[in-house]
Amino acid sequence: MSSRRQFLGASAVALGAAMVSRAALAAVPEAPTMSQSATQPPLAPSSGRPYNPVVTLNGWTLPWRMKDGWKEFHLVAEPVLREMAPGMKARLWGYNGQSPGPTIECVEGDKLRIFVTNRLPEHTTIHWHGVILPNGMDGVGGLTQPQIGVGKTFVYEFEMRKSGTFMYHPHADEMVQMAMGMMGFIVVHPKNPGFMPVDRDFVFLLNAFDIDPGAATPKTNTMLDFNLWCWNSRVFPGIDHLVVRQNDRVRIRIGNLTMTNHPIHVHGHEFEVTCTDGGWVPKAARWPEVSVDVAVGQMRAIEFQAYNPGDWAFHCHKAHHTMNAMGHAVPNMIGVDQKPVLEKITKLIPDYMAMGEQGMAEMGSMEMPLPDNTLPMMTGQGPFGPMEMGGMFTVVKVRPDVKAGDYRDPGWYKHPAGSQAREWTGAPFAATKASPANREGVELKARKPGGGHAHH
Ligand SMILES: [Cu+2]
Repeated sequence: MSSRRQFLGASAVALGAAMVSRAALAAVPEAPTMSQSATQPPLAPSSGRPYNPVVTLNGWTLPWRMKDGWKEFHLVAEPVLREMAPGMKARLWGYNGQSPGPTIECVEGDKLRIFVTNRLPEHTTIHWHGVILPNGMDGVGGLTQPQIGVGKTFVYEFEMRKSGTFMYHPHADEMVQMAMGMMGFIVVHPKNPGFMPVDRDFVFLLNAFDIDPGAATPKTNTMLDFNLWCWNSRVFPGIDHLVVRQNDRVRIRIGNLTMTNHPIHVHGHEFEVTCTDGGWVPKAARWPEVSVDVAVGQMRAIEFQAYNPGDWAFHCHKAHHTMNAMGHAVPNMIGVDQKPVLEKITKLIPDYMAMGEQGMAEMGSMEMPLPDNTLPMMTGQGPFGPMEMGGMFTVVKVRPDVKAGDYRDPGWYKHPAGSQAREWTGAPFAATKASPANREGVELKARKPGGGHAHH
């Protein structure tokens, strides 16, 4: 969750210039690095055409320099240490100090020169997903270029012919390098700032890791059974909130570089998909949605008018993706009376704890000892108690009293009197009105010797 102090940590951008000689500096631009995992303030363009910069959730935008009409960026592929949420750090591979790498922002018509230095223990390349460019700049190792060897720097040069939202990732030993966290966003702003304007423009990537509790390095051979479902290599409650002023037009650009699809769901508002990684969606081809399925290797930009104040859940709709690391081999214990077997087990293991008999919600409020460097499966504290979430979950905070360009956490929403669900305190619900199915359950339980809630 973003605090004021975290968010204002703009000074975290450190320049590696000290390591580069004056002569080298003239040729290769600086490679800024990021040491923080909190959302950094949007980077207003210091040169070139004007635009409204994006906010990278728990990330940052890569600074550039102008040289002879070219925008020059420098990406460094390297091992990084990423805090996924307070209490857990992962040893990933990324760019310029973080996974995902920094967002690259530019303007339609810009000429880009991107230096890529390889500080990984193996070769790499970068593919510019969705960008229309000359074939030799496409970054497919072995097909369009030789691999970038360990310690080498390659240069990519191309013109950004169209605006939109794209991604970058290696096209070399892809299974390993993407499973280790190598990816980033590319946002190309329209040449005309009046085209599709929004007040707030958020970007993040969906990514996933398989890290055993107590370990820090992802298992790169995992095909589908990942245990950390992330937005920008963060999991709930480590994903910052999206702070929005009431009635702002909001765009959220979501790219999927996991190995499965994610139906992303926004509460309290309807939205339209206005852009894919193929380009802008014409008005006549849009329809209202409250969930959008983002398939593997796709980008979907959604837009809505934030007219409804409150704290709105914003999450993947696959329930297993809003949980943190867990043992998937847990048997289904719902409705199982564990009491008889428990008495036998307790004789052997005195502090054995039976779980899951009435669902798993009890885990949300439980303080259980965990191995080092992992996160509770269901966690997070809201203003009314445990939120029982993890993974791909955060909150969109819509408030009337937020200033333009202010992304600081306004705290929890204060519900107007009479506008909140409350406990019924009138006449109690009669048990005899239970449905036939429910009655059967009650009778089954009543027949059990020593069963708790006998129905008389
Ligand atoms: Cu998902």
